[in-house]
Amino acid sequence: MSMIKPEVVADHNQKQAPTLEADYAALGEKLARRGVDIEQLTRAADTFAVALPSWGVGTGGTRFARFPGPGEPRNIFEKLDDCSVIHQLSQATPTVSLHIPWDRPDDPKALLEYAQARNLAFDAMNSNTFQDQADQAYSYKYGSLTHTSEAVRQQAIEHNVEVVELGKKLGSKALTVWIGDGSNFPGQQHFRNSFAHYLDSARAIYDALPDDWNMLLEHKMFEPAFYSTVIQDWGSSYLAARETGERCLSLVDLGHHAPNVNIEMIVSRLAQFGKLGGFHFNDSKYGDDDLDSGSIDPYQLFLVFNELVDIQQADSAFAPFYMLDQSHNVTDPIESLMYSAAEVQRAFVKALLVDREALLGYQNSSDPLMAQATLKQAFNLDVEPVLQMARQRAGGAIDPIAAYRASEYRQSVARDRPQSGQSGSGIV
Ligand code: LRH
Ligand code: MN
Repeated sequence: MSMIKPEVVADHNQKQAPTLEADYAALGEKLARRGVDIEQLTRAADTFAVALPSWGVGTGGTRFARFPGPGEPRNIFEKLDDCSVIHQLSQATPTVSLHIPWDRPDDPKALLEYAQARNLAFDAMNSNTFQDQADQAYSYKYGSLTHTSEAVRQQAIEHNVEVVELGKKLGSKALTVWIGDGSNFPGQQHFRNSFAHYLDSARAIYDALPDDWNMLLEHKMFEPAFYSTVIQDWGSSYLAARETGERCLSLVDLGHHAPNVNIEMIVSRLAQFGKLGGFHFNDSKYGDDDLDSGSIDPYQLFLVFNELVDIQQADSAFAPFYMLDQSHNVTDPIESLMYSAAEVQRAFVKALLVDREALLGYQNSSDPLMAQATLKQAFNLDVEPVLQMARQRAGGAIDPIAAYRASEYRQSVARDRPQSGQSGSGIV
């Protein structure tokens, strides 16, 4: 099932095709002079996939306010409709990552069938012990998996196990655990005791994991805690993953680091010790801004993929979970997610163009200028024709934003989905 009429996409592509053909041929010649086969590059581009955050198709907000847009999805089914539009046009987002309880279905089987009918599958599941639910016995105000009370920790462990059980019914293969546990004041939390509680809780969850699943630990420097966070950095995440189990790995959310931290080196370190399990792609200038991937620092995104491609060429089994994790406060979430998926795919394709043999030569001969220039030679190349051709050949849109706007999908869902009206605040 296609949410946008195939003829709308075909009509759009037909208009764009002559320009694409010309640009593709020109780029093909340029790449051939570098000994690169553009057809091989386009096939590689087509293999790239990044998961969509179910919570990303609704308008996001901040603690100050949220300004819902027209046609907000009101339930998981409408979220999947919007996700299927993104995949139909971008052909790069075949999976959706759910957040529980925000997306808890009454009938998991019906939800799975609904997704499959829209060419979607389910990616890593996200648990949530950073908010209190109405029917909850104990509050997570002072923590969840690391709370000083065993009863609270047990409640949080059981929630994660419930999320795994649901994920099994939906065909997911991973659980992402991000907790906001931490402190706002020096002295409020015992660092070693809270980390020990985390390790015990993580092991209890890990023991409930199917043998073919991964558990992904997501670190974050601050927020909602503003003095210390139990899993604050990659070091804490690595130690916890190592102590928890072989299939327990670290997940890197790009926005969860202090400004100017060298994230690509963290990626390299975690991979070198077999503990790099996944990514939440977004961009930021200050804090965990959750802005569109590549919108602030596309070179950093490229440098991250430069490390990932280098690792993949050394270990073909290396296959981390890729997901977008963004908050769309002022744009149409569908447009931002399509554009961001293309930006992440672009960084991957450019990283494939790095002449790694030459780079190693310049590194080994201590020639920093030519080493940097070798990276820039790949980054500075406009690979848009490759991304467009990969989309067109896969049945997507040459220009997803233009095709989406031509489809008037947003206007049609705005008619079908009467607004709840209240704006409120908060990320979702
Ligand atoms: C925490 C986070 C986490 C999600 C949440 C929506 O900041 O990145 O990955 O659970 O955003
Ligand atoms: Mn995240």
